[in-house]
Amino acid sequence: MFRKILIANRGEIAVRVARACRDLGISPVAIFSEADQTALHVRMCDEAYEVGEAASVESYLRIDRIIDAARKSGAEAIHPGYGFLAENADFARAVQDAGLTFIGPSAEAMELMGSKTSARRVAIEAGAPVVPGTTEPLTSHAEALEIAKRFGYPVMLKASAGGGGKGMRLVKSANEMPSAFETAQAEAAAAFGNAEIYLEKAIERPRHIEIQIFADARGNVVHLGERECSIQRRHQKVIEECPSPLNDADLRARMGEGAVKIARRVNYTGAGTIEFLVADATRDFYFLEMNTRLQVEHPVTELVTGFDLVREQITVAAGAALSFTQADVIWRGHAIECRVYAEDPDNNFLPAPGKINHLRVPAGPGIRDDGGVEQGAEVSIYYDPMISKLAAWGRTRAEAIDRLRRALDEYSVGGIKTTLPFFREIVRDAEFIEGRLDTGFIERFFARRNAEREAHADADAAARADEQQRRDIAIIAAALDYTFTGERNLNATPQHDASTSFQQKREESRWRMAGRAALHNS
Ligand code: MV4
Repeated sequence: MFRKILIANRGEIAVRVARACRDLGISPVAIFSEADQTALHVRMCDEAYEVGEAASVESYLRIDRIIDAARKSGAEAIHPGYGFLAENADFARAVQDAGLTFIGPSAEAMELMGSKTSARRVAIEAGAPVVPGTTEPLTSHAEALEIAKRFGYPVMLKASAGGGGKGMRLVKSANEMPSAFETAQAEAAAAFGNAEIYLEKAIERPRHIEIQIFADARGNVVHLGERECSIQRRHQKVIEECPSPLNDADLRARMGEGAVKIARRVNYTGAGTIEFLVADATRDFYFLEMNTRLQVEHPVTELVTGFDLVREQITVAAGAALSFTQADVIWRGHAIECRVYAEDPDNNFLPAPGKINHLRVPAGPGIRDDGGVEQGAEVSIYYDPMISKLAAWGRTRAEAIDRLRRALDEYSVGGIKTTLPFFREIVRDAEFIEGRLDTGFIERFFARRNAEREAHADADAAARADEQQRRDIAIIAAALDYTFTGERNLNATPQHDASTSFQQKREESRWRMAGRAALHNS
């Protein structure tokens, strides 16, 4: 087993990996940028090495400096976390060339699954269902038109080097093709330095359901079931759950089998995720892409299966066999995770950096919070502004939602805007509670919410008009009262008991009302 592991990341995932290291008696080593000198992940580790300026290209993406830090520390392995260099085959190779262990798959497996067209070829060869489409790059819009005619519209143009929705174009009919082809190519070139695009039949309003797989270097490959990730905003996951409300044991077994076949085909090792698009009505599923890393949403799988995926990544990378077989994987209960961000949900989810001057993290039955910040910390503009991943487990989905709702209400962050209020609404949303999740969920949620807010605004305006009318009537009544009875009251003999002074106050207040009435009429 390793004695020291360098964690080539920051924030909550660096903290998560450091915890797994501690469990295994391994000493965690941090890297940090100039902006992260006092960050939580640094203080959770035994040693820390500065790797450059705040901008990640100058620090967390500097392969040379990271390997240098690993050498200096005497770490035997590097855990990349997710994001940054986690799916960079050049990094995996450089780590290996430095005589260190990369905690993840081989550079070759990463490359095969990194290109979308190459990954589609792998999946087809493995015998897994793939979205109908091409595996060779398109050469002209004329060729795209011909192929689209075969599959039928709508189709999608995608960048071979892409992923996560960048450089993607929906084409609804032939007349849209020429301009869509040009734009998709230009976008692909600009975003990835590679203009190669290919075509897929569009699956309408699909679910995004992914399978967690795990493989050791001895030929054992298992799947840990699915995660439902359909709730996304601008291709960013917002809420993830395990299991999917759509899946039953049969669909899980079939998707799992497909995922395992794909992983075997590339001699995959470690943790990986196979993404599928699922047609809600038919439950047909299609391979979409593979993520060759530990994913943000791995806690929901851990809560339901009971395995520690990071611990398993480390032991497998050290050459051990998987600690469990497929038969040992038992799914118990339901888990849901919210990605809590320093973003303003009332202002188009604009990043809301700043100092966290108060932080109370929820706890209690079934609650797990994977955080990367603490009270007093600064959420900087340089990195992903995630504060934590809040996950709830329950015996049933309903119980998980009850606990998540309670935890979201308990969660308190002061000093910066967060997405907590947005999640508090979602966990009370009827469609969410019913599990009607597909990739159109967020759009429908906002449409419903805005309609509701408008209805509320109308009701408020009506109530205000009503209140104004009642005031006007009161003023008129007071003015009339003063006009007809005021003189008599003023001429009344003063008496010095309590009731008289009350009477005098009333007179004064009538004077004031008369004055207000005059003002009101002017
Ligand atoms: C699709 C699709 C429909 N048909 N491909 C979006 C991000 C990238 N991972 C793939 N994406 C999609 N690919 C075909 N052939 C619909 C989407 C899609 C989507 C997928 C998953 C989660 C949210 C989404 C939101 C819009 C579009």
